[in-house]
Amino acid sequence: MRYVRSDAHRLHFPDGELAGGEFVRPFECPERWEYIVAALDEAGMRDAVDPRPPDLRRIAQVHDTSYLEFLATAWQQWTDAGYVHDALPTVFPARDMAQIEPDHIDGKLGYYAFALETAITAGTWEAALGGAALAQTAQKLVTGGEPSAFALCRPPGHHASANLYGGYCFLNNAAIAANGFLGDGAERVAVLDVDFHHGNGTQSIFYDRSDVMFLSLHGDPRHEFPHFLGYADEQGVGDGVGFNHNYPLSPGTPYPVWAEALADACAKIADFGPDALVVSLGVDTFEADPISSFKLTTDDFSRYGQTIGELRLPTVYVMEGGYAVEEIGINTVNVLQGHLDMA
Ligand code: OKP
Ligand code: ZN
Repeated sequence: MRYVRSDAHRLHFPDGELAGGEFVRPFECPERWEYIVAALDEAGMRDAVDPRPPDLRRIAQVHDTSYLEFLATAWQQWTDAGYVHDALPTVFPARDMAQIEPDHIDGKLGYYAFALETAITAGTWEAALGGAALAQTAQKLVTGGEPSAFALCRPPGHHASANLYGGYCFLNNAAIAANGFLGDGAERVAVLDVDFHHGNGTQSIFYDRSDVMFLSLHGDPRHEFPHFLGYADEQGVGDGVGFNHNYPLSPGTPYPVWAEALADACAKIADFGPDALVVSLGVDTFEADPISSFKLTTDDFSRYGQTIGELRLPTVYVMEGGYAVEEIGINTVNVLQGHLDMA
């Protein structure tokens, strides 16, 4: 399987992440990328591809132009306001308040953020755009006939909606890949999100559509981030009714229970009969993940890679979460190799 990667990810590494009321070293750190590249190399998966330049016209089919404009200029506006540390919002347009984009950067940050663990830095936009370019390049490889490809995105993307950032995500790389398939002639695309956290951004982007089926296995939002989306009764709206499937699972879920949900999701994908599959691949379902609570072992990642491979669909894997950095590489590689065993 070819994989697409670039060094641009290094440009995004905030000084801290707000967690448990204090600033800690960000869990979403550049070493994650290094460990994955090392494990790919070790496994003999050395077919690395450089990204094509980002296609902003297509990114703007997924994200609002006002949001893209905000991301592209936020750091400049923040420093113009006299601030020197990483940019974080302090105020949000909560219930009953005006949903109007303010002029001041303090207001804009709250208008476009849904969570505040995620800081914006000098290099955030360039890194996020670089990640989106990886997803676009992987999609082009698969549309061009490769059976599968892996986009080594960092920062991740599945929490970003058309006009909201948060949960470490700015541009929705998986949604951008899915939209790319449609733009290049696919009639139906499935997005399967196996990250520990619900892919609220991806769900939101495709919620009213029947050409993209979204399926997510994740920690129950009653207990887990992002807390405000990901319930089982969210089945789509309008044309999209029946094309959104959530599998909220209890904290501590072991592999057999998780795998049962995956089998159900894969059956739904097979019935849907998509032209392509995008997998939001987070390996934070691992038993030793520091911020998650599922109990998957390193071998389980091979098993479920095989289950996904058995679908025998043109597939783009897009990297999402996974914070047990020492094991992130092997767990990721196991999914990809499991897939290749079957596909
Ligand atoms: C991003 B991705 C848990 C706090 C959660 C944010 C998690 C973002 C996850 N106590 N903080 O889906 O891996
Ligand atoms: Zn996650």
